[in-house]
Amino acid sequence: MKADIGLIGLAVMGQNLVLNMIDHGYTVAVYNRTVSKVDAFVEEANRNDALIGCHSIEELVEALQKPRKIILMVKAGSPVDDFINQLVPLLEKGDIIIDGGNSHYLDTIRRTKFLEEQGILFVGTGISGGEEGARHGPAIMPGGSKDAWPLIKPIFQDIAAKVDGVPCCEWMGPDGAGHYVKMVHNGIEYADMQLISEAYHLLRYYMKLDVDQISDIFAEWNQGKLKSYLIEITSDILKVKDEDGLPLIDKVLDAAGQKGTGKWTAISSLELGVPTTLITTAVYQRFLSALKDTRVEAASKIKDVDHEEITESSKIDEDFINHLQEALYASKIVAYSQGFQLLSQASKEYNWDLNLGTIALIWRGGCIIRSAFLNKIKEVHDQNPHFEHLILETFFLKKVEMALPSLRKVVMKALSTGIPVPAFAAALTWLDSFRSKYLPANLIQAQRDYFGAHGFERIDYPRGTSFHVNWQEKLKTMKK
Ligand code: NBP
Repeated sequence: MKADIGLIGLAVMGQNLVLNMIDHGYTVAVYNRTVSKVDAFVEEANRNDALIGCHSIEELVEALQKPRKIILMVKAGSPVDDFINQLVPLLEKGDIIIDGGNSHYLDTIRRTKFLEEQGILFVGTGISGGEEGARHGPAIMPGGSKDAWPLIKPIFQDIAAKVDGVPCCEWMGPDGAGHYVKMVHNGIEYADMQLISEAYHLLRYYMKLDVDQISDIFAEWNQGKLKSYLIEITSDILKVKDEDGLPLIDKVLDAAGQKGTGKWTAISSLELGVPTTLITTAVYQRFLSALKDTRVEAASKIKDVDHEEITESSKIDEDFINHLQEALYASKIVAYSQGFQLLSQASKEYNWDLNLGTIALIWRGGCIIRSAFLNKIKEVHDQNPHFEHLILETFFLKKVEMALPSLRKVVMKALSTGIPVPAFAAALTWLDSFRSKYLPANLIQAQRDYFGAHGFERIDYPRGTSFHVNWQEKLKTMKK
């Protein structure tokens, strides 16, 4: 028996993807650096009819049908290059290596070029949805050597999540496109999570609701326009009690971790000049949260307005809760607008020809940011595939117009009570900047010209004409 596909890397993602492929009728050969994990997995899976455990790379390559398809599900970085270098001498032209980890898109661009030069096809694919997604249907974002797509498409679309019968897996584009799309997915995920956590913070510290009440509010929001996986799990999380019967959330240290994809999104946005302020703020806020000891010290030293200690179960102010829901919705639109603008700019920069509608479509299921909201993005894209900015399309424009006063109210309340809402504030200030006909950038241009002779454009001349003034001389002559 030869296997349909091979997989290297039997940690949580790899194991679950293998089981998912077996469930869909595929035979899989597996290998892992620590070989004992192969035997342990094969024994536990108990699927000898469809699972071939291999104790060396050579054995794995030998076990596969041609053209060979091998998924790497290992830690991103040098382990991926190490396995590629071990595989290359054993593979033939037309074989396919697929990197399913969270690799950096620039590494994927480099690896695609290197492998295509050897006649080997390379696919860098984002796989979202964590353990559960890998097991029962992730969102899959493949990109790289296009010739590989027809050969892997049936397996990938079979194992992917489905929404309305549509698989959450489509070809994204050349070289690093798939990993880039997954990276931006994660950047938006950071923003979504930060916004939800700020809403929780306001309900807890400004409204002084107890955790069960807040869980109910999230459950209710999950019935409406905010319906999403992240809102759903937030409600679940808040229901969980520790051994002593108190909310487990209160025992969790408030220092957020990260694995780097949010940071990469922020870096890319800076390089491409796309103001993804909300996403970037969410990344910074994780860094700030991690400074727990310093924050505790600062809390005792920098005194100003302060929300009082929690007093549980005060009455529910429905009005504020509605404003908060609207604020979350408006901010979510800003986060997705920024993310899609980044995708659009990267697509131009790297010649990927990304289809933003398809991206919205495949993010509807399987992945962490799956939500009802993505259907709307797809619809908007169908109506105008060349939209310049999501937020300027009629549907979202109307929604933002309606929700903006609520967002302003929520941010003002938070600022006046000292509750930090950096993501809500970033959404509001981005919106206020974006809809400003005039910004004080004229003064920045004048300052740059004053100290560096950088030149400036004038509003009373056509764009592109540069002027320079010796500001000090002009001042002197004016005084005469
Ligand atoms: P990990 O990211 O923890 O990687 C574990 C695997 O990498 C094991 O097979 C391990 O082999 C192998 N490995 C390591 Br660590 N260092 C190695 C090296 N120097 N040389 C060769 N192999 C090495 O596993 P994961 O959480 O299953 O994630 C796999 C990939 O999928 C990662 O890129 C991750 O970012 C991505 N991803 C993860 C999730 C998630 O929810 N966990 C979601 C989406 C994407 P060993 O057994 O011998 O140590």
